[in-house]
Amino acid sequence: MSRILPHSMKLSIIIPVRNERVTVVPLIEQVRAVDCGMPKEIIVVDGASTDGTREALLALPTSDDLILVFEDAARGKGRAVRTGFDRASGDIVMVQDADLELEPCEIPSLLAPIVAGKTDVVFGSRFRGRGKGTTPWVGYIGNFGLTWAANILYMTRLTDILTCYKVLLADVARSLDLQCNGFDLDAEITCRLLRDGHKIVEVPVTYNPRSVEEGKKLSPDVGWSVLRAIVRTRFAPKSSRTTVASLTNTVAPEREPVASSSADTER
Ligand SMILES: Nc1nc2c(ncn2[C@@H]2O[C@H](COP(=O)(O)OP(=O)(O)OP(=O)(O)O)[C@@H](O)[C@H]2O)c(=O)[nH]1
Ligand SMILES: [Mg+2]
Repeated sequence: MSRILPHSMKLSIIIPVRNERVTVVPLIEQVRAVDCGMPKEIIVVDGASTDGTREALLALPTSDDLILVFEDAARGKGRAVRTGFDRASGDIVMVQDADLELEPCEIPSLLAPIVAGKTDVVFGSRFRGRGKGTTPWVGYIGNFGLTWAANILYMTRLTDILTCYKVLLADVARSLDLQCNGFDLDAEITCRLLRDGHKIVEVPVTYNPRSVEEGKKLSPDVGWSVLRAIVRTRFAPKSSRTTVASLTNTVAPEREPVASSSADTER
């Protein structure tokens, strides 16, 4: 793929967060410290946290590179990510969970294939080249089974469709007509990309899994909603806005706003 990229690209890093008081501020500091080779903005979408996360975010000094969105209720990680995509002003968007399971210092290696023009989409795989690692068996087998189902239905060979590290051109993200609100959004993004013919490059990343006791909100029953998203997307019509294959286009496709609640606030 050859693509002419704008001289000055910008990265938008979307951080969905609910009740992550211990990790969210260190995470933001780590993200800020990373030299991505381009300007970046950080968009934190807080899902009505009740553990002091909101107060910790509001105590941060105001800064041009930090946008805080406060939802009036916990509407799910997927909804928060879609809100972030909609607010993003960068050329590249990516998701970074707030829990330090994945390491922000690896962001540059995720960006590299896109900056080099090799692909529009990169996933950070927790399993490629390293197998199960320290991942608990239930999470590993669940992810393996769901990734396998997507591989069969979309004839591909991915190793981790549920990774939070999804990095893509902003125009591609906006072209996907995403609908899911929960953890199933990870599958929906993957499957819509595959269905629309985008090449997904996987880059291995370091994974430090946490337990439910340490705050993990994903539970095994999420598997059913993920499987539904995989199957539903396979038989749904293609995205109506799969127009942007390259940043050489001078006219950006119209952005469809997430129907965010009027009760959401932004700082
Ligand atoms: N805004 C918002 N964020 C959420 C919500 N639920 C979870 N999150 C955030 O989404 C991120 C991922 O949640 P986790 O519980 O760590 O789940 P996970 O890491 O995807 O699970 P694994 O893939 O198994 O590692 C974390 O930063 C959470 O705080 C929600 O309802 N609203
Ligand atoms: Mg996590």
